[in-house]
Amino acid sequence: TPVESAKKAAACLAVDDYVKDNKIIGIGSGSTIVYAVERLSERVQQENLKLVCIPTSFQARQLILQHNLTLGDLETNPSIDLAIDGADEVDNDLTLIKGGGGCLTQEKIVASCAKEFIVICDQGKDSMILGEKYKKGIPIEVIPMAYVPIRNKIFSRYGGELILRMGKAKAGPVVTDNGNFILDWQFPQVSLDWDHINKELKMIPGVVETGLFVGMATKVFIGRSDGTVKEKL
Ligand code: DER
Repeated sequence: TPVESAKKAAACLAVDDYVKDNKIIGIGSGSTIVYAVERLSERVQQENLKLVCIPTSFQARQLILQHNLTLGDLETNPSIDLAIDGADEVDNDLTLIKGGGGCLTQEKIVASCAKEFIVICDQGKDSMILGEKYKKGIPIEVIPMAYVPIRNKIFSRYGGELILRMGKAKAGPVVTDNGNFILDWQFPQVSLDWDHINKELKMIPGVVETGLFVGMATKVFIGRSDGTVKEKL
């Protein structure tokens, strides 16, 4: 489909431009990253590259193992050369919404340990301001026992709507790889000071992480359905 070819174009260009031998690579989560792992695996075979891949979720871990890539962790590799990951939306300041796949916490940790953080996505994620295209809200990972007071605090301070993310193939709320719940915060569509809001959200007791990645992306590759790729930096 056009979207899949757009994702693949962005993923392949990012891997071909940035991945070099003897690097520690953070592997993101979601569907776009699958194309990057496939391209990575191809290059490792063809060029006999020595890479260590750090996962950001159970899904990423499985991808690394299934593609016979070397699995690493932050305990042995706390400093990463390059993290590659998808996003749910990118604005013109390269602020990201992530967490559509529920993996935001380990993704942000791994991205924060990387010298360079490259984002790959299709043009459906490319916005002027956050909220233009991604309507499900900003994912916020919370400690399960606190989701109601946290929901009340965010609502009374900022408004919008906070929705506890429910499982589809599982009864009850989604439980993240870290054993937590996710509140999706549909915020009022105004261009807000995301750096300030992210910091305030993180201060609420029980909030583990937010899907606001502010000032973290080095570069964003936006794939288009004709196979061309736009760099947003
Ligand atoms: O959950 C996440 O943060 C994923 O990286 C998501 O933002 C991108 O997933 P996609 O590549 O399937 O759109």
